Amino acid sequence: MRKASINRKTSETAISAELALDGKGVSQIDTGIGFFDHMLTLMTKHGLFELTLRCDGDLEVDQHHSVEDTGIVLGQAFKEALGDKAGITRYASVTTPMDEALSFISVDVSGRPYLVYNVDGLKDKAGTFDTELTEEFFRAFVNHAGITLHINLAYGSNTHHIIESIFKGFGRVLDQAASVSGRIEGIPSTKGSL
Ligand SMILES: [Mn+2]
Repeated sequence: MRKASINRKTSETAISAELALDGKGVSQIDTGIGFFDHMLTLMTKHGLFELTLRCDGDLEVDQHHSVEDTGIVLGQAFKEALGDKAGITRYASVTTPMDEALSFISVDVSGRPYLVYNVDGLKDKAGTFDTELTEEFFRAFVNHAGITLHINLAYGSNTHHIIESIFKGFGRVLDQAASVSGRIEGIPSTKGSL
């Protein structure tokens, strides 16, 4: 089983996470931000991961540190769980509808961090969640996982649906890219490393 445990503590957040890539979508998540918990639960479910995550953050300031640092920890966990990346599919693209919203997400488990994030039209809040932190979460994840990630919203009007489409798609695309194909031998790069 490909998995990783990360504990990270700063003056702003204390986070513990256990991530398994080859799971059944089961999660236990508590960040203190209800909508964010909902999104990470969906990501885990549709990525068929297993995730136990707790974040005790400085929510009396705002949600920024909690969301960004959770992205850092999950990115670190994903990278560590993948190991040397031997046999993985590496590339994946998914289209995910959520009622009237539709997102396109593509990933390359490249070893190089790069985020493209084209999502417009979000209201400021979903529940208590500051929706501008969605981009911060993905940037933190990308930088610490070492992946190239393109998130493009095609259309959508409801903020909850738009972000839900993105988190479901993110789980799906990571699952596909991390999947091991019996036809791929070794590291899937002509350079021999990722
Ligand atoms: Mn929902």
